[in-house]
Amino acid sequence: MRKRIIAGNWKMYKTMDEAKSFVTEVKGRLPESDQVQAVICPPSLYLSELTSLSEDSMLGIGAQTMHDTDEGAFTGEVSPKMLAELHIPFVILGHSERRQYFNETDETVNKKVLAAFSHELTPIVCVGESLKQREEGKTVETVAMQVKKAFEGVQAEQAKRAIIAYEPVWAIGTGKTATANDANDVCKEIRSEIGQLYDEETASAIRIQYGGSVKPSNLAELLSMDDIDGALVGGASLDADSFVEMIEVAS
Ligand code: G2H
Repeated sequence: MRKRIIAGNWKMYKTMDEAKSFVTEVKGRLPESDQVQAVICPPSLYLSELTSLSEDSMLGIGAQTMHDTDEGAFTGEVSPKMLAELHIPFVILGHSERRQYFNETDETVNKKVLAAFSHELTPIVCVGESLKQREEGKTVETVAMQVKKAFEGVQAEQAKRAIIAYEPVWAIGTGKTATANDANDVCKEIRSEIGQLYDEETASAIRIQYGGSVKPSNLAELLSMDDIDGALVGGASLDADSFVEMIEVAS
């Protein structure tokens, strides 16, 4: 039985005060549940403070990205070693916005995935097709290739702990959600790709989230699907009521 994971990707939103208020409020409102893991991924500047604030609560904290090396002359970057030092358990890697605006590629995502595992961080590996790729019927091919490349050199025992977020690029922040059936079909293909790269045991252990305009009102249907184990949520994770409601739906 895979534990669900609902992760809020805050992107570049919220002031420090807003972020602290959110955590203070939400940590006291999360339902006691062993069915679901609740995570928020704030801007990196807030990671340290929010990690302390969320201590002894059910709320996990994750980073939105990181570099692939421990240290070096990489102005502005945050390293896996630094995240590990703060005991940050999760890191989102290869989000489509990172691929689109910061030149991340399948190769750089793979380096980061390997670096995350070497520091015992759990990567949330994002994959997803563009509208053009979907219209050309290349969804499965695109996503399978992204998964294959991201997991190159990753051991089965590590892959079992990984999380994959399937986020069709055309559904991100647009209000358009893939239908639950369509999303599940692709998540199933991702699981099957993991099965081919590793084995059945790894395929059934790995958790696959759907992402792209998820909100409290469409989450239950998505989670009712066999191969969807959670959600990576942007806009709807910024509001405390809506975030708590999503954790309740998943519980
Ligand atoms: C996709 C998602 C979070 P939103 O980027 O990763 O954002 O829920 O706003 O579409």
